[in-house]
Amino acid sequence: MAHAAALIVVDVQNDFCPGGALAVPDGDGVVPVANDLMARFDHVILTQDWHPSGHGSFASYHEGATAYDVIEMPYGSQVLWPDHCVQGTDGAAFHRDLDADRAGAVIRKGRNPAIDSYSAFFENDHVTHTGLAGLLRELAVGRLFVCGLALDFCVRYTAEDGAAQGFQVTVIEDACRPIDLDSSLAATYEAFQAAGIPLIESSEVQRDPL
Ligand code: VGL
Ligand code: ZN
Repeated sequence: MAHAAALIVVDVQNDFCPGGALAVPDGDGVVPVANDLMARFDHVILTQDWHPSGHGSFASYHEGATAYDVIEMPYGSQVLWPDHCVQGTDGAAFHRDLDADRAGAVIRKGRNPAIDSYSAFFENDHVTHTGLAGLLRELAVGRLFVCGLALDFCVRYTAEDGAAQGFQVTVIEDACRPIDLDSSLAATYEAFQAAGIPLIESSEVQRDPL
């Protein structure tokens, strides 16, 4: 049986859009592109960064720290972010123009106060599953198309973990925007190349690609 394809739209939330707490430059520019793409897939999954207040990835939680400092956590190094995507706030809501009703599932991540979660598959400890891989396998999905915010954080780690989980992963670059912090964008391109993850344009995505 041919493996189905799924589109994963990562973190298109108000806080990652202009005016938001952790605004990605031109973040809302992905909305029309993502909407067009969603109409081309039977399986659409959205992710939503969904932190409790006082989350361990927030600089405000660490005395003396400022946003964008990097600290060592038990699971590795962690960028400290401005408070963002706090559960139930307007900042955590999807961008109002995102066609979120198209999605069959929403994966909420970053809920554990002690561990950040960039990837839609695992928390940053690379141990704790979100359940996404199981969901995709149940749906007989073998190919993933990933887009959203931010290219060099949550899109990157979702794509890499998806590939490591055995899915065939493609990133749709014009439906992503980067933060580009300390050459994180260059590191992302290198990681994609190393993992065999191609970048394509949304115009190259056919309906129900197989
Ligand atoms: C993200 C930083 C912190 C993202 C989430 O969605 O890329 N980045 N939390
Ligand atoms: Zn976050």
